[in-house]
Amino acid sequence: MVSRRQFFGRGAALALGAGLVSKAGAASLPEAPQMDSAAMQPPLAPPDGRPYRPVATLNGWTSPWRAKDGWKEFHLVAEPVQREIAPGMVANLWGYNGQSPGPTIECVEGDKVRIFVTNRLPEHTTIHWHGILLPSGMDGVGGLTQPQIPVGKTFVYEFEMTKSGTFMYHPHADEMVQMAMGMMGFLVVHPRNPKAVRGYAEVDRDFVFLINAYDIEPGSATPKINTMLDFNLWTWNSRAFPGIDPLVVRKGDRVRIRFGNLTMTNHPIHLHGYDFEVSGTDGGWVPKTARWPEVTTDVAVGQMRAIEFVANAPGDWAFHCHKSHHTMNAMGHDVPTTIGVDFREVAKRIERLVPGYMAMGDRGMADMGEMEMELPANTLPMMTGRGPFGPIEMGGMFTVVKVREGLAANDYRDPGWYAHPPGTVAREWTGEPFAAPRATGGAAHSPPVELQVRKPGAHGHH
Ligand SMILES: [Cu+2]
Repeated sequence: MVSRRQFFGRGAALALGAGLVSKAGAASLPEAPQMDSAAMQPPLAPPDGRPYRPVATLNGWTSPWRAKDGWKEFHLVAEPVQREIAPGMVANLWGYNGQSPGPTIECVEGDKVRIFVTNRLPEHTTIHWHGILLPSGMDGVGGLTQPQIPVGKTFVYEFEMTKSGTFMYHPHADEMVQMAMGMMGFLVVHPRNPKAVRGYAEVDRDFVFLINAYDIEPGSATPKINTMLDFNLWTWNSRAFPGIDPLVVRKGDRVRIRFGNLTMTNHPIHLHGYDFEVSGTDGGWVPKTARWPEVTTDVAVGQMRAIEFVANAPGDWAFHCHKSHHTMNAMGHDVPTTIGVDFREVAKRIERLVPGYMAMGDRGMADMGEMEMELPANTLPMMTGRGPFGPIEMGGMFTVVKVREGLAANDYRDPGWYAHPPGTVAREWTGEPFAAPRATGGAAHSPPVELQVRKPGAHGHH
């Protein structure tokens, strides 16, 4: 929960209501709330009587704010943080207020927002408010629209939220380093008058996360910031499966999931069990007439997408990036493909020299999900996570949308695995057997391929 310099705890904010000003903050800076846990915190109900459905930040939290003279005041502290990527691995990142990503900022269209940014990094920084329409001098581009915030200093950003939507914040100073180190956060602006906003629909659950990636050598904890493409940890909100929260949904709920991409490559985000529509981007809400159904939507670098569906099918539905290397953790690279190689004899010989030697990869890589290999300290197995039927063989950008009947409106707790109705699970055929010897693989055994090419025009038309 909120710790160290406690601003006002969620409970206190709810109990005391609008306009609460902490003692220390009354005359000066609002205190900066801190989070020391990577567990998802309950959505922060608006304390000021302008109701909206607060978003649920996967493995994250929403920053409380203070009302002062008609402004909403937030305080972000840019600083080195420790982030648990998944149980078994902690990374040294940079972030805000104790975590990477920083806290989600939520406000309402028309709000005047004042954001204090204190720099506790070892180098200067800025914050750019991605997608927000604001005065040029508030845009946060170091050198272009403001001097960078020096180490130890606090800058103030002030602007009005002129439209609702899905946005993010990140540095525009030494970006390659600062984003590779995890500096980013989500920013949601709720409509003031939802019915008047074209393309906007109210939902029952509204999830948010940022797509990020790190290159952290197994056994170490700090990202290699010069990596351009070959990252080895593919994360959502700086978490890798099985560390990513499930998206828990009540059957019948209208659901929105919003995500933004701050990696160096695109991510085709795929949901099982449903078709959905892209209902918004960081440019605004998409009118109904401009949408089409999808089950995968690609989110390019620097883009955000909001997708919506009605959760009418109960179950445990996989939700993941469709690039198969992005659903793996570290060690997924520099491993030769050995499918079809018969290791048995050579493994026996190596075993004599190296007790416990394991050959792998000769029948595909699925064994990795179950293999008990010794790992360097502070890294994650390549594919991991156990389901009710065995190893899930996934890592990285993978989690589960869990749709259940009869949950309470605000219940985001993991309900466990889905209890499938009898007769609805794929099962072994127990009728007449069909001989299916395991494939031996290997091109050497295949008959030569005869190519028959019919050139256009050679035989006229059919
Ligand atoms: Cu991906």
